[in-house]
Amino acid sequence: MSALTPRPEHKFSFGLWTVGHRGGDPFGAVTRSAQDPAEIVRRLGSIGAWGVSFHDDDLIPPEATSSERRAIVARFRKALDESGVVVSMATQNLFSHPAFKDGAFTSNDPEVRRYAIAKTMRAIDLGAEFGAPIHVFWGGREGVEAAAAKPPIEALARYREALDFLCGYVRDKGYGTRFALEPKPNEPRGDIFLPTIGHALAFIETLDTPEIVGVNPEVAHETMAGLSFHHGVAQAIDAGKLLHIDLNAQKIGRYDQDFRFGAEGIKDAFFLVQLLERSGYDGPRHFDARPYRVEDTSGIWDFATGCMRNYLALAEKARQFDADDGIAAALDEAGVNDLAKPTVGPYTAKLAKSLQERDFDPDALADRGYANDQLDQLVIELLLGVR
Ligand code: DIG
Ligand code: MN
Ligand code: MN
Repeated sequence: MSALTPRPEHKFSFGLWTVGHRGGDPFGAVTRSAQDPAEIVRRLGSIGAWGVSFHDDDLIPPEATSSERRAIVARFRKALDESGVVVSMATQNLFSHPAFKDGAFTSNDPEVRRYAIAKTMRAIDLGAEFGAPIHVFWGGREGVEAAAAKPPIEALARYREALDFLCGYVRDKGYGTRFALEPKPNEPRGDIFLPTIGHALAFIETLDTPEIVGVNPEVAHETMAGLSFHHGVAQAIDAGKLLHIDLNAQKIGRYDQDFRFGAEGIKDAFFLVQLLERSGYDGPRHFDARPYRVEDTSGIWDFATGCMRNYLALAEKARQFDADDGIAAALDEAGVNDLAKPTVGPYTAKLAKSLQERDFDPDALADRGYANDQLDQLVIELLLGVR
């Protein structure tokens, strides 16, 4: 079995809406037939995936009767049991129905806000029914185009009120579910609230129970904002708030492309995988991506396998990076090992006094080089497979 063969212990997971994406976009109709959720689960299990995730509406059509709901749940559970695939995350669709056109938790209409909370409680129940430990909140419609129509402080207050209420619901039901907020800067709204990992991390600290809330960063979304994705993920890890991650690929300056993981930005993807593997992150390696619109239903599985193979290939490169003596020497020359050492340690008046009395020579400090081109060239050669 090759190092690139996906296995359940790799914890790869896909949303039903990813491999089930029918290829429709704002400018064109669907290009693929609908996929049966139970069949998706079986197929994911057959290619070595560990988990599956869903929006409420992906699994249970909003118009389903309670008996239809029971039948769908039973069929889905049978497929999970037979394939060994687990439900790694659940979420809700608060962005497709026109009722949410002005937002869900932040709609100006309080009745829409109440409906959004009620719909989300049902989605949390559905996730809990399948043992999903994480519930994601992507506020795709929580934003605005006409600034005057959505005073931001009041909008954030309504967002906080909804999340605090839903945290109360999870506690009251004893589910143990944790929430992961998913930032995105724009699209479909002109500006979306909680646009980046940093905004989300700060907002979490204003909630009543921040301890059960973290983030679900997505590669494409931070890239759309022009930010370093792995730096944002590092800050989430540093804060103990990386509960989930949406892996895909994105060219900067484009709409949300949600390409196959590794399809773009291979160097950035390498540093992300290196960070995740080194950090001991033990959550799902979840793909929120979609096959190219030109793919037919067989191409869907090239897409899914490619996501996992690219992750495994980059994890292997990270192992080679750590074992490469030339890179180790270059890291030392760049001072990377010195960055890991404390600068002064905890404050004492004695230490402050001695620092102030030190006679630093900034010109001498400016003399040294940090050999970064040499180091980066070694990374490029590693990734190009010429080392
Ligand atoms: C889009 O990036 C969002 C929705 O697909 C979903 O709510 C969430 C799940 O990871 N990501
Ligand atoms: Mn996206
Ligand atoms: Mn996502």
